[in-house]
Amino acid sequence: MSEPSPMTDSDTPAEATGSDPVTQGGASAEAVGPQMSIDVVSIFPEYLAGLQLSLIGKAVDRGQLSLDVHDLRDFTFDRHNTVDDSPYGGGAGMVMKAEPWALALEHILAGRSSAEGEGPESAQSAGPAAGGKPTLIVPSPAGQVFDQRIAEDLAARDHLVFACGRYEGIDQRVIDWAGEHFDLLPMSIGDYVLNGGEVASMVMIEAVSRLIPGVIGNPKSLTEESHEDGLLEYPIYTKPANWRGRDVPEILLSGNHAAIARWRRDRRLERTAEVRPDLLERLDDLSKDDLAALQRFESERSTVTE
Ligand code: 6GU
Repeated sequence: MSEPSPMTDSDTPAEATGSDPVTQGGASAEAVGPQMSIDVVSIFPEYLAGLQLSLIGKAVDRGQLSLDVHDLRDFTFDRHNTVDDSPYGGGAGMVMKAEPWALALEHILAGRSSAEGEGPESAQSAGPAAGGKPTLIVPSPAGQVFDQRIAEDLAARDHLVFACGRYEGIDQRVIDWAGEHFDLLPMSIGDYVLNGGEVASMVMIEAVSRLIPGVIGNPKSLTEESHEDGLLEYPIYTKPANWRGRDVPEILLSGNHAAIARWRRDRRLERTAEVRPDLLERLDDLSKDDLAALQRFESERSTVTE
């Protein structure tokens, strides 16, 4: 019924070369199949085309990630491919009908059991959801707020399904029904309103897929960035050492790695204290040096504002 979109990775995984940095760290796509399957259901499948670009598209090409985008209208049978209707009880806007969603989600569930033994279920790296229910993420401003911790949780799962609602939302009964077949997660990406779940799904898919081993080229670059350990990033510089009269901080040219590491740590603490003090409050593993640096910034700031 729903034919695989152009994004479907029906190709066999590309032969990995020995020098490919992506295959280091035990992520051999050929041996275990995709490490994660992602399905997206939307009335605007073209919206998701951007995911084919860059690192995510390459991971799909390599067979590390399977990504299928389904058109909800393929699961309607009337002349106009109707997916919405007016709300019971009145009110503004339209509501997405239950049946197309149920058929689309059943289609995804059916594909899952037929792929058993060759899909992610057989992968040794399968996450906590392996063999259990797939995860259904329903983007909604009424959901729990997505963050790096949730991204890490989702990255360990083997099958994510994103249900992109439009209009005022989806008939609650099919959400309740889906809760019996999926691990159901209503997710918001922040306190503002979007027109539909497509962009929110892309945000979450990008945040999650880059955490899957082998999807991003350099695993080290994952560990030193904002939010990964609760601190914002330090400022970074490249050549020339003097640009339009502005010098690179001298310590970065010193070759003193310990001093550079301390300087960077201090900049992260300083930035976080300034921009996101709420993040600092959540940290319980700050060292003596960290606390001393924070005290210093605090007193510097109070002297500046006096
Ligand atoms: Cl996940 N969906 C929609 N439609 N609006 C949002 C959102 C999601 N997160 C914030 N606003």
